Amino acid sequence: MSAMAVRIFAVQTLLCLVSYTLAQQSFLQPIVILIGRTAAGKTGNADPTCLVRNPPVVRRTDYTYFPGIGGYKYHDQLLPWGKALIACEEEGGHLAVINSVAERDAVVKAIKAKGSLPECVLLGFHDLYQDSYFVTIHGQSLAKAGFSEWASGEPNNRGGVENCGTLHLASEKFNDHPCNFPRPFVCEQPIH
Ligand SMILES: [Ca+2]
Ligand SMILES: [Ca+2]
Repeated sequence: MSAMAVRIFAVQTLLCLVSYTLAQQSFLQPIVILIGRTAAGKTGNADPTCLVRNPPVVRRTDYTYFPGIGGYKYHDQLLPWGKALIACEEEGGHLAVINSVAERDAVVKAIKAKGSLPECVLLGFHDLYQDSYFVTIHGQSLAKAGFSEWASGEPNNRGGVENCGTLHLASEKFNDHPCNFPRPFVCEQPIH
Protein backbone atom coordinates (compact mmCIF):
# COMPACT_ATOMS: atom_id res chain seq x y z
CA MET A 1 0.00 0.00 0.00
CA SER A 2 1.47 3.39 -0.99
CA ALA A 3 1.83 6.30 1.46
CA MET A 4 -1.04 8.08 -0.31
CA ALA A 5 -3.27 4.98 -0.04
CA VAL A 6 -2.46 4.73 3.66
CA ARG A 7 -3.45 8.39 4.17
CA ILE A 8 -6.72 7.90 2.25
CA PHE A 9 -7.50 4.80 4.29
CA ALA A 10 -6.75 6.68 7.55
CA VAL A 11 -9.07 9.55 6.56
CA GLN A 12 -11.83 7.10 5.55
CA THR A 13 -11.52 5.29 8.85
CA LEU A 14 -11.63 8.58 10.78
CA LEU A 15 -14.71 9.72 8.87
CA CYS A 16 -16.35 6.36 9.47
CA LEU A 17 -15.73 6.68 13.20
CA VAL A 18 -17.07 10.26 13.23
CA SER A 19 -20.22 9.19 11.37
CA TYR A 20 -20.67 6.24 13.71
CA THR A 21 -20.44 8.54 16.74
CA LEU A 22 -22.89 11.05 15.23
CA ALA A 23 -25.29 8.25 14.26
CA GLN A 24 -26.16 7.81 17.92
CA GLN A 25 -28.35 10.90 17.40
CA SER A 26 -31.06 10.08 14.87
CA PHE A 27 -31.57 13.73 13.88
CA LEU A 28 -27.99 13.77 12.60
CA GLN A 29 -28.66 11.01 10.04
CA PRO A 30 -28.42 13.32 6.94
CA ILE A 31 -24.99 14.53 8.12
CA VAL A 32 -23.96 10.96 8.86
CA ILE A 33 -24.84 9.83 5.33
CA LEU A 34 -22.99 12.82 3.84
CA ILE A 35 -19.85 12.05 5.85
CA GLY A 36 -20.18 8.38 4.97
CA ARG A 37 -20.24 9.25 1.25
CA THR A 38 -17.17 11.44 1.73
CA ALA A 39 -15.50 8.54 3.53
CA ALA A 40 -16.04 6.37 0.44
CA GLY A 41 -13.91 8.89 -1.50
CA LYS A 42 -12.55 8.21 -4.96
CA THR A 43 -11.66 4.63 -4.12
CA GLY A 44 -15.37 3.92 -3.73
CA ASN A 45 -14.63 0.90 -1.59
CA ALA A 46 -16.24 2.15 1.60
CA ASP A 47 -19.96 1.63 2.05
CA PRO A 48 -21.69 5.06 2.13
CA THR A 49 -22.84 4.33 5.64
CA CYS A 50 -19.65 2.37 6.50
CA LEU A 51 -19.40 1.81 10.21
CA VAL A 52 -22.98 2.92 10.79
CA ARG A 53 -24.02 -0.35 9.21
CA ASN A 54 -21.22 -2.30 10.84
CA PRO A 55 -20.61 -0.53 14.15
CA PRO A 56 -17.72 -1.66 16.34
CA VAL A 57 -18.92 -4.46 18.60
CA VAL A 58 -19.06 -3.43 22.25
CA ARG A 59 -18.20 -6.27 24.61
CA ARG A 60 -20.79 -6.99 27.27
CA THR A 61 -19.97 -7.96 30.83
CA ASP A 62 -22.69 -10.66 30.81
CA TYR A 63 -21.11 -12.54 27.87
CA THR A 64 -18.19 -14.98 28.13
CA TYR A 65 -15.62 -14.38 25.38
CA PHE A 66 -13.42 -17.04 23.81
CA PRO A 67 -10.53 -15.57 21.76
CA GLY A 68 -10.90 -16.26 18.04
CA ILE A 69 -14.31 -17.91 18.49
CA GLY A 70 -16.90 -15.51 19.91
CA GLY A 71 -18.83 -14.33 22.95
CA TYR A 72 -21.71 -16.33 24.48
CA LYS A 73 -24.45 -15.84 27.02
CA TYR A 74 -26.48 -18.69 28.44
CA HIS A 75 -30.05 -17.67 29.28
CA ASP A 76 -31.63 -20.09 31.77
CA GLN A 77 -34.98 -18.37 31.19
CA LEU A 78 -37.23 -20.67 29.12
CA LEU A 79 -38.52 -19.18 25.86
CA PRO A 80 -39.98 -20.59 22.63
CA TRP A 81 -37.52 -20.41 19.73
CA GLY A 82 -39.00 -17.30 18.07
CA LYS A 83 -38.89 -15.32 21.31
CA ALA A 84 -35.34 -16.50 22.07
CA LEU A 85 -34.34 -15.31 18.60
CA ILE A 86 -35.68 -11.82 19.37
CA ALA A 87 -34.20 -11.75 22.90
CA CYS A 88 -30.70 -12.31 21.46
CA GLU A 89 -31.17 -9.64 18.78
CA GLU A 90 -32.38 -7.15 21.37
CA GLU A 91 -29.20 -7.49 23.40
CA GLY A 92 -26.99 -6.98 20.32
CA GLY A 93 -26.26 -10.63 19.52
CA HIS A 94 -27.97 -13.49 17.73
CA LEU A 95 -29.16 -16.96 18.66
CA ALA A 96 -25.92 -18.95 18.74
CA VAL A 97 -24.76 -20.55 15.48
CA ILE A 98 -22.20 -23.33 15.86
CA ASN A 99 -19.48 -22.98 13.22
CA SER A 100 -16.91 -25.47 14.55
CA VAL A 101 -16.24 -28.12 17.18
CA ALA A 102 -14.24 -25.47 19.07
CA GLU A 103 -17.29 -23.19 19.09
CA ARG A 104 -19.53 -26.04 20.31
CA ASP A 105 -17.04 -26.59 23.14
CA ALA A 106 -17.06 -22.85 23.97
CA VAL A 107 -20.87 -22.81 24.12
CA VAL A 108 -20.89 -25.86 26.43
CA LYS A 109 -18.29 -24.18 28.67
CA ALA A 110 -20.36 -20.97 28.85
CA ILE A 111 -23.40 -23.04 29.91
CA LYS A 112 -21.47 -25.11 32.47
CA ALA A 113 -20.07 -21.91 34.02
CA LYS A 114 -23.62 -21.04 35.09
CA GLY A 115 -24.03 -24.22 37.15
CA SER A 116 -26.51 -27.02 36.50
CA LEU A 117 -26.68 -28.35 32.95
CA PRO A 118 -30.04 -28.16 31.11
CA GLU A 119 -31.19 -31.05 28.92
CA CYS A 120 -30.79 -28.84 25.86
CA VAL A 121 -30.49 -25.23 24.69
CA LEU A 122 -32.05 -23.56 21.65
CA LEU A 123 -29.62 -22.64 18.86
CA GLY A 124 -29.81 -20.54 15.69
CA PHE A 125 -30.86 -23.18 13.14
CA HIS A 126 -34.17 -24.58 11.86
CA ASP A 127 -35.92 -26.34 8.96
CA LEU A 128 -38.88 -23.96 8.85
CA TYR A 129 -38.38 -23.18 5.14
CA GLN A 130 -38.32 -26.80 3.99
CA ASP A 131 -38.82 -29.90 6.13
CA SER A 132 -35.55 -31.72 6.85
CA TYR A 133 -33.43 -29.01 5.19
CA PHE A 134 -31.79 -27.40 8.18
CA VAL A 135 -30.28 -23.96 7.80
CA THR A 136 -28.74 -21.48 10.21
CA ILE A 137 -30.49 -18.19 10.95
CA HIS A 138 -27.97 -16.74 8.46
CA GLY A 139 -29.30 -19.03 5.72
CA GLN A 140 -26.37 -21.46 5.51
CA SER A 141 -26.64 -25.23 5.46
CA LEU A 142 -25.24 -26.78 8.64
CA ALA A 143 -22.40 -28.39 6.66
CA LYS A 144 -21.43 -25.02 5.20
CA ALA A 145 -21.72 -23.36 8.61
CA GLY A 146 -19.10 -25.83 9.88
CA PHE A 147 -20.82 -28.11 12.39
CA SER A 148 -23.49 -30.71 11.62
CA GLU A 149 -23.16 -33.49 14.21
CA TRP A 150 -26.55 -34.87 15.22
CA ALA A 151 -27.32 -36.79 18.41
CA SER A 152 -28.09 -40.48 17.88
CA GLY A 153 -31.40 -40.94 15.99
CA GLU A 154 -31.74 -37.22 15.24
CA PRO A 155 -33.16 -35.33 13.46
CA ASN A 156 -36.34 -37.40 13.95
CA ASN A 157 -39.03 -34.68 13.56
CA ARG A 158 -41.04 -36.34 16.33
CA GLY A 159 -44.75 -35.69 15.96
CA GLY A 160 -44.00 -33.85 12.72
CA VAL A 161 -43.45 -30.61 14.62
CA GLU A 162 -39.72 -30.51 15.36
CA ASN A 163 -38.49 -27.64 13.21
CA CYS A 164 -36.13 -25.76 15.51
CA GLY A 165 -32.56 -26.51 16.53
CA THR A 166 -31.15 -27.36 19.92
CA LEU A 167 -27.87 -28.55 21.35
CA HIS A 168 -28.50 -31.73 23.36
CA LEU A 169 -26.11 -31.37 26.33
CA ALA A 170 -25.59 -35.06 27.19
CA SER A 171 -24.23 -35.80 23.68
CA GLU A 172 -23.14 -32.20 22.89
CA LYS A 173 -24.76 -32.71 19.47
CA PHE A 174 -27.77 -31.33 17.60
CA ASN A 175 -31.44 -32.26 17.96
CA ASP A 176 -34.56 -30.97 16.22
CA HIS A 177 -37.16 -29.71 18.68
CA PRO A 178 -40.66 -28.16 18.63
CA CYS A 179 -40.27 -24.41 18.05
CA ASN A 180 -43.08 -23.48 20.44
CA PHE A 181 -41.79 -25.58 23.36
CA PRO A 182 -39.91 -23.17 25.71
CA ARG A 183 -36.28 -23.99 26.42
CA PRO A 184 -33.20 -22.18 27.72
CA PHE A 185 -31.03 -20.69 24.96
CA VAL A 186 -27.61 -19.31 24.11
CA CYS A 187 -26.92 -15.96 22.43
CA GLU A 188 -23.73 -15.24 20.49
CA GLN A 189 -21.84 -12.03 19.89
CA PRO A 190 -19.55 -12.57 16.89
CA ILE A 191 -16.38 -10.94 18.17
CA HIS A 192 -12.82 -12.11 17.65
CA1 LIG B 1 -20.87 -18.77 15.57
CA1 LIG C 1 -35.75 -34.54 17.59
